[in-house]
Amino acid sequence: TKRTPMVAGNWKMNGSRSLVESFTNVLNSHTFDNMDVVVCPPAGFLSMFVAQTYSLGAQDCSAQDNGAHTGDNSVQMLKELGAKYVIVGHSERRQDHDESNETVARKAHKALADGLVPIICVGESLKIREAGQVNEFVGEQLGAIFAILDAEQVGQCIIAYEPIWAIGTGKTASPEQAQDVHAFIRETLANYQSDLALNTRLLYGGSVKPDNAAQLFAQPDIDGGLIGGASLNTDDFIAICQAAI
Ligand code: G2H
Repeated sequence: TKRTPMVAGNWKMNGSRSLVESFTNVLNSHTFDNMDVVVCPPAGFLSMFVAQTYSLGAQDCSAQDNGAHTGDNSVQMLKELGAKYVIVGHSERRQDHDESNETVARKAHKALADGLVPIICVGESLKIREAGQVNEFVGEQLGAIFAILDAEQVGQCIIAYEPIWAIGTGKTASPEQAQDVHAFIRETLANYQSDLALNTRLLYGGSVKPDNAAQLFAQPDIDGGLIGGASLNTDDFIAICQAAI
């Protein structure tokens, strides 16, 4: 089985109407064959895009239905704005908004229930890595997902491994370091259900740039990337997409 490569751009809290317009123009003039390209802007920008050759994703969703949850966006709303995907459990949300493993799992569950594909982020801090506890830590993050999602539901998710120490720091995990954890994630999926290992797409995230993308994406268990800083520049983003094919 060959998994379809994916490159997803996470704009984080960046962008403007004019950046949306330039992305719309430049990306729609490219065709991305045999891969999925996703742009995840702040939710308020979603409906300003005209996405023809790529898809849109949100950066977070509520685990609740519509209702009295000031400031949150429901999965239904994000869908109406044009999203097909939603990032859940990004380390910045885990840090800034105290999102627990269980909250992240509930968001993924809600996304699937209401029709968005979750891109679930996992990954360790430098302290955890230096203590030699990467697999235990990532294993726990995955375990919380498995506690709420059955194997069929997990099979519809995309998992992004983002070592926190490599996020926005310019310190990329080496292709070997990234591959090791991706292989561990695939093995953990296999233990949950054997088919999951073969079919689930695993993305690497953390300072992916045009000049390191190809080496990372060439690793056997890395199916693409989740791109932050370099997703804000059309040339860089397209170069990274091309490295995934
Ligand atoms: C990791 C990544 C995208 P950056 O957070 O999610 O950001 O590429 O800027 O490290």
